[in-house]
Amino acid sequence: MWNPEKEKISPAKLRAEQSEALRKLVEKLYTRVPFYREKMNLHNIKPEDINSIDDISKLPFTTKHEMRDVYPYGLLAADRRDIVEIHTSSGTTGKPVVGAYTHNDIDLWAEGMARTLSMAGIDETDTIQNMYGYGMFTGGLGVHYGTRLVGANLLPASSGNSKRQLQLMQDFGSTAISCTPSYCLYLAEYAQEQGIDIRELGLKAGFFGAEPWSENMRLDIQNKLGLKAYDIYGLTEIIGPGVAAECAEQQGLHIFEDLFYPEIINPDTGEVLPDGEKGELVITTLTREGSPILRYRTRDITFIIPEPCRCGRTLRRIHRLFGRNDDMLIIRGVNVFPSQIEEILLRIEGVEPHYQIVVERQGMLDTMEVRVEVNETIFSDEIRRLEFLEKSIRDEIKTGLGVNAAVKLVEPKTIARSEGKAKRVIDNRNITTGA
Ligand code: DLL
Repeated sequence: MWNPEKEKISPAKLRAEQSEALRKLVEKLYTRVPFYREKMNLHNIKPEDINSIDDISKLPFTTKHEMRDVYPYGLLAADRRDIVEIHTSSGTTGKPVVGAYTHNDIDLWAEGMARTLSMAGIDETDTIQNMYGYGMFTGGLGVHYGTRLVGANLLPASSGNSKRQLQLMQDFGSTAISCTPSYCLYLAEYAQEQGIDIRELGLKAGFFGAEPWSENMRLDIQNKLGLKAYDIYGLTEIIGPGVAAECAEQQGLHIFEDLFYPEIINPDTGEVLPDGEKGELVITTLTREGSPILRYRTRDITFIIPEPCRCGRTLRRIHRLFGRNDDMLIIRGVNVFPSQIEEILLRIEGVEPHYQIVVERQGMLDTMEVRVEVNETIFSDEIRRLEFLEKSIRDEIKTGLGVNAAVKLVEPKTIARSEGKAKRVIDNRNITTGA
């Protein structure tokens, strides 16, 4: 355990620390950040109203929308001279969101990532090949700082160039990798094409996140790469990766709640939900200096697991992310996350873990087509067998999720591969979600 004092903290001590941190945070935001002062004034809240962590629900939420409105420096709570690094989200759906880091924030980030890596038993004897993109994206540098703190050998490979990735793995004897789960599967496929048995390379752990993935995808990855696949979670607005991560039990992600205070809310009403109930994850950065954020609505859907974990850590766990509110499809009134479709697809023999969901609007109704690759043997099979397989997938989706989907089996390697986050949904409906 990287930091047993914090990872096994008693609930009473945790609450005391969180309360103290929240008081200081609110005070600071009120005095230093006009955006928060105005918001609090609008809600009739003064710093003196916040005495313990339980008072957090009195405070207003912060949304992605608002963050964009004050781009680029509107949420800065530290002096510009104290900022040492800036990251932004990709901004594919609008202005990017900004995270500004002081030296202490970088240390905080490294701490979150060191805990993450240590959960998988990584230490100085390991070699981590970091295949998350370096740059404005937080994946590359987040893993980078954590690896340095832990003291493992670091290969800052960044994303892409699969041939070189495999070469590095072979030459330096990487024992762990980090990348998106979708890229990891592509790499496994590429290794196979090159006649390299990736299972033989001695990898023992992989740190996968930045996009939703299912339990069946985990099993597939573990099987194809011969490593243990850990789910890691984080987001630019909060710090990057290093917000929550799985331990060796692989039963949910411990959220580092001494640093990032989690709440689950009903996304429609904003009501705070008890542990065990599914809703939108809201996070407050308790100790950040550069761009702290109050009750940030992540749009990520999960629940807090009420039971303690067998590993002995007391930090609570969140369930593997179901997906983002914005990615949730509503097909004829039924809510469906792409990860639920994935879970079903990967149960079916002969189906490859490469798929896309195309959503169209016909009149007032949404329709969904699932395009999925099948392996060579199946693809060259008789039409009748392919039709049978299509029908079984359709039936499984109908039984499992209660929606009708058209299913189209496609040739191996025809769905675009990604070096970063995979694009699972092609939405042709032209609806703006306001995200
Ligand atoms: O993706 C940070 C990160 C890098 C996390 C590397 C893990 C590993 P953003 O680009 O700001 O930051 O995207 C954040 O990605 O709100 C989730 O919707 C999604 N996401 C991140 N991790 C997971 C995960 C990075 N383990 C957004 N499972 C988040 C599901 C995830 N979704």
